[in-house]
Amino acid sequence: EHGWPELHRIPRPAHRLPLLGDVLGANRHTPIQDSMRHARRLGPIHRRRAFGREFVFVWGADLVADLADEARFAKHVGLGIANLRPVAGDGLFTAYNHEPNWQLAHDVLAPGFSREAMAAYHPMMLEVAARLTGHWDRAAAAGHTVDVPGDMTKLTLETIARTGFGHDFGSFERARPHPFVTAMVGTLGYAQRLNSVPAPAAGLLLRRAARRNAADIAFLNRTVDEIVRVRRRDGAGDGDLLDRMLETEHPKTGERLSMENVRRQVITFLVAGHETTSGALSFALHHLSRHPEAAARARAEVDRVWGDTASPGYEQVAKLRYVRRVLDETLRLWPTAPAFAREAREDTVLAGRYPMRRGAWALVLTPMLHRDPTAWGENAEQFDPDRFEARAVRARPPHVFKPFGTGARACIGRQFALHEATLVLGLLLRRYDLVPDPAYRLRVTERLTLMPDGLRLGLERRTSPA
Ligand code: MNH
Repeated sequence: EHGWPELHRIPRPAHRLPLLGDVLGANRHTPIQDSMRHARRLGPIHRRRAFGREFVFVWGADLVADLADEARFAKHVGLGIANLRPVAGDGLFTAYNHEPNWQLAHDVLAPGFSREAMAAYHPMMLEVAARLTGHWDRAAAAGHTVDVPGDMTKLTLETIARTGFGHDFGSFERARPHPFVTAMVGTLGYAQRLNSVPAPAAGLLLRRAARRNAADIAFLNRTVDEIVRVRRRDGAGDGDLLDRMLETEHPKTGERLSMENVRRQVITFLVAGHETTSGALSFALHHLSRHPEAAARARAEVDRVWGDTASPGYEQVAKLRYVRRVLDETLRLWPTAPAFAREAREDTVLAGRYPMRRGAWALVLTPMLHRDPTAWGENAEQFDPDRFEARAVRARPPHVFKPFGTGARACIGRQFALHEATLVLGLLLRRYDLVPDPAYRLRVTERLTLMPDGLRLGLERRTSPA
């Protein structure tokens, strides 16, 4: 049933617990970091057993490069992602490859991420960033530290809500996270938890959590239904994502998304469109606060490229090459969507060594791929943005850097996320000196995505521009 005829060739832990096998997360709160520990011991391809099933994990650069072959492999919707189906249904992220709504929604929504579309979002991104700096200016003046992941989540949620859906959650006017965020974090945590409970027992063990989850999903649905209702009443989204979802016909077939599918897409984009970018910005600020030389280089670049213009233009963001390298290096060490799964389209042999039957699949552990010494060298644990200098990138084999997944089902929001994050890092570096708490040790929390836990920074307002 696992579809790996020569399973015995794939290393596994020496000792197995009689009942639970090698349980996917010994600690259900940190399954990815647990998997990284196993991966270091067991090597670039290995397996673990849980609830009577075998799971194959892959992170070796040559193996992942083979899995990236779109002719033989495709996205597999399993584990955590399949657990999100009750929330996101056949929305873009959770759709099965064969579901017709994937291609339809992909074709209808892809132009929403074109250059022209991005240029139109840019001024709105600036407005949201100004709300963040307003909030941080007050903290800096009062000598308070700031809650970095909390504030980055406010920023990225407001950005996707505003640019995609013309909606304002008022996050910066609230002391606590918006209930949409609380419900989202609940459903992501629940989906992750389902992986560490055998399916037949889940109903019993998680009865209370399941009720809570149903309430969270109902809240998410109500929130997006209201956003859609307002748009249908008032119109005028200027061709944003929601307009596309509601009005755009498929260029060839003339088909449109159904109302139920629109609901799934709105939830998908509100969640996928902010949670991972928030983590990326938070990790980046952590690294910058701990690497003053990198922060100084990044800041010098911002000062040079942007001068003292109050509002950097769309074109001026991509010119921040070093800031972008800081982001790439951040996503290398802690890719905030830390795994993706690939399945065989037909019977095949992985990397010439491991036969797979059609439908067999493996989980790619991105943080380990990004630390494979054969691709990244022996100092792969160290933060060094110069790894992303053009010359160094050309010297590496392809498919060793996959923070946005791979192939047809790779991230549709990649340019959106990179533009937003580069813009915001530029604005923050220019405005503040980041003061780390010397006692802070990076802890990574997991809810399918990764986020630095409890990260607070002090801020000193720089005297220069705007
Ligand atoms: Mn995003 C798919 C990572 C930002 C919307 N995203 C993926 C995948 C990864 C990923 C990895 C592929 C998962 C898989 O193979 O199962 N995404 C990220 C990261 C960031 C990010 C690390 C930020 C940093 N993503 C965004 C933003 C949006 C978005 C911003 C929307 C505005 N992502 C998506 C959607 C998909 C996706 C939608 C599913 C695409 C598809 O399957 O067609």
